[in-house]
Amino acid sequence: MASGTALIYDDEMTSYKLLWDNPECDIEVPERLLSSYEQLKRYHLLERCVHVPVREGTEEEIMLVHSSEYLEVVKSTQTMNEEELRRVSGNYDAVYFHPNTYRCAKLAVGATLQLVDSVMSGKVCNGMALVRPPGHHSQRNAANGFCVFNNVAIAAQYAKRRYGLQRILIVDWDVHHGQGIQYVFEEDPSVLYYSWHRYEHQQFWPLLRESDYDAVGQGKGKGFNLNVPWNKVGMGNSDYLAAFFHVLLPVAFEFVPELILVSSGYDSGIGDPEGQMNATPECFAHLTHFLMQLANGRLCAVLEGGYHLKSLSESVCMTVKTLLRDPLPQISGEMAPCLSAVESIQNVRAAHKPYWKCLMYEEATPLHNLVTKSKQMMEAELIQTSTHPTAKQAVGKTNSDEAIKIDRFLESHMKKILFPVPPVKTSAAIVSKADAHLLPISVQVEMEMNAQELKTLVSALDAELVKEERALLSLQNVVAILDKILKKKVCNGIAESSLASVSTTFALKHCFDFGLQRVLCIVVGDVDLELDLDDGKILLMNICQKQQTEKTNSKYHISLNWREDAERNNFFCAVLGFILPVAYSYQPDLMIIVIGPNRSLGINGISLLTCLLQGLAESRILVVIQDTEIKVVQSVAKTLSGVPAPDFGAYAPASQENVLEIKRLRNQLQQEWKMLRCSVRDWI
Ligand code: X5A
Ligand code: ZN
Repeated sequence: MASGTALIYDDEMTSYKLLWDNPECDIEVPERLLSSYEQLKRYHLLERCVHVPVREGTEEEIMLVHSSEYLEVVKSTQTMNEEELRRVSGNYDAVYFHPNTYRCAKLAVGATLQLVDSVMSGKVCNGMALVRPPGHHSQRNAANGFCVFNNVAIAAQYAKRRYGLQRILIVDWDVHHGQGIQYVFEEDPSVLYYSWHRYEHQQFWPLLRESDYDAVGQGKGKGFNLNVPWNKVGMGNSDYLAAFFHVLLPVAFEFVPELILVSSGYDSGIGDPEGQMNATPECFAHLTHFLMQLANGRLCAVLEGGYHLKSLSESVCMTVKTLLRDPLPQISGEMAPCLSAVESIQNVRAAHKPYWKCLMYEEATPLHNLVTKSKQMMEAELIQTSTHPTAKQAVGKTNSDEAIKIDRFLESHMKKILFPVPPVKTSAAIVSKADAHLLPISVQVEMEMNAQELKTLVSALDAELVKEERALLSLQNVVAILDKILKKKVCNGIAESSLASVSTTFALKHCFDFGLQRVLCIVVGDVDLELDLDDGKILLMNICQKQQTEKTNSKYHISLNWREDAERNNFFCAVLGFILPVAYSYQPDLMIIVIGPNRSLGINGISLLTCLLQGLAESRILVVIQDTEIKVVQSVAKTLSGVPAPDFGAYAPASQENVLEIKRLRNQLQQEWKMLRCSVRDWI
């Protein structure tokens, strides 16, 4: 299993620039690469990456996507004077050529292919290529939107040819629609293209009808083109996450990609003059983290846009840091997608209902008439319900004052969210020390806490408990690990306990005594916790087989009942459509996952759930396991120490009954947990 992160960069790609006055193109500057690279150095991320040299893409490789006529045109710009360069540039939309453009464009292609080779050969697990010029707008016969050769589209064709891949996922989180990529793969079911983009009902560049949600692909490729058009500016962390939970991730887990290419543009981040969006740098850490759970972690991020230098470089760093498997910073801002975002999400889901089993039970109504019919009404509602700091209206080009304000904001924001990572990530305490050698070597195996220390701690919090020998014994492991997590000596840990309910209840007390505000507690199997759930300090989610009749779900106590045979089918629907949105809405400081008997979730399910939750609470997770099945401990230990989630096997669709149950829960609780929203119909 490959580990390691590649970084591909060469400063030769800074050797071209705009030579004349052109306000549309003057934001695409060499400093974009330089400042990103410098920031990687400052954060000491660069030295942790595997450096792979760039090369030129060959003509043959470029012609995987482009025509030879177009290649010749680009080639001819090498020897042109300024007047000729201006003339050729004028033949395309939002493009400038420089005598070095051709050379750099070949390096950008080659850098991208070097990255694909590094990942596919197993030299590294993932990586990033910092390239100029960007690629996603360029087309078979045309440069477009600063793009000359379509780096990512070429990479996908190359990976199919060279490695025989059958399913590649392209995630384009740049704020512009990568129409060039869409055109190349429109009829190709082996490449799933996902893009969100500023659209504003076709009023935003590139002003194309085919950027809307109803462009789903053509012919055999129907269903393999996913467009999420943003019809307002000001979209932020919660809107992006909602699009991931409710559109991209369910489809991607069903698609089961073998490789992920990210058209990694950061003009969708805060402060960008083009995008006018609000996502903060750590949002890109979370997006990256989710994608790392697919395709066995094989992910190649390739730079596209990003024009606010500080925002760009911080976001690049958050991406690389996440690829390196550092714990993620908590995502900031209120977790509630805005009405306009939810409307777009609902539209894409409806448009893709015929093609994806995960969307099979969606309401079929296409929404375009809703958009026009009641736009005013929704706008009024939006003003009432919007929790976003910035009004969602176009504000025109960001002036330099505004840009400097964002610089200052980012400076202090990054200081707030970045935290030192403990040298040992995972700690484990297991009942049978003889099993210790079965855990990954990166996991530190603990001795339980010494008896006197434990007694002092327990008696301070629970005078009765300290008298019970058996209870006390079951606590030893749990308290020893929890203590390390709370003191930030380790990031996460696993403890076996003979009485999970007793030790978890005590662990929670210990957490609040320590000063934590919110603990998310997920119980898999039958473990009864006697907890007071009114004050919101604990959010308890039960995944169990038995129907809990007397308990109806409430804000802080949610039961998901599913039978064992329904595990695989239910998993993605419940986890992506419910558990994660609720967890992100809650924003816990710590998570406790309790694994008891009579589980309806298998080892792979438990591991993948643990993987997906690691974006929360700075990855602080305590797993309490009540049985000695070493396989479970082993698998969870692997997950916690950063091994990509195990293969889930072929996709099985959820039954209608299960989907409707999740939907009902979503409707019941979306007022409280706003990340659940994926339809404006249920907007309350
Ligand atoms: C790669 C990229 C944007 C072109 C904008 C033209 N291109 N108005 O972000
Ligand atoms: Zn862009």
